Amino acid sequence: MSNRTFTMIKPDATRKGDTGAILDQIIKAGFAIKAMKWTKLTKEQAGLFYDIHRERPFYGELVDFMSSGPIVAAILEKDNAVADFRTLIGATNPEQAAEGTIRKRFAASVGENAVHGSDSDENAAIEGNFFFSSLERF
Ligand code: 3AN
Repeated sequence: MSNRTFTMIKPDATRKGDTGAILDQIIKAGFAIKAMKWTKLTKEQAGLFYDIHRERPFYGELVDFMSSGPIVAAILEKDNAVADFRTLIGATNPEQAAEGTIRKRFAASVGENAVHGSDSDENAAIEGNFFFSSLERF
């Protein structure tokens, strides 16, 4: 089991000014930040990041949204990081997310759902490598 996961704070949350509150909740839940950057994806970069969803009906909408404003990308460390972070953020659809989860607190809809969390150790490594070089992680 890996002890790292990857997250993005999405454009809806950075736009609303929720970045600090979300990072606070992540850190207080016991995740250590191993790499972090504030950046903005081009459509091409967002399309590549979400390539796995290329055939899904919401792919175009997802790429437009994820390139619509700044994001925060980060690699996080904790025992059981992937599963524990998915629990912390809650269900993809905020209406179904548990009380107190990040998506319940900060997300408006299934499309604009405030945060991304890797769904497996393998994808956590791929997604972390997408954003960070070996010189940028500690
Ligand atoms: P999660 O982010 O919880 O792993 P996925 O992998 O099913 O969820 O979906 C990836 C991203 O695609 C979601 N974070 C969300 O932004 C977007 N998405 C998922 N389902 C929909 C949908 N029905 N309509 C619009 N966007 C969606």
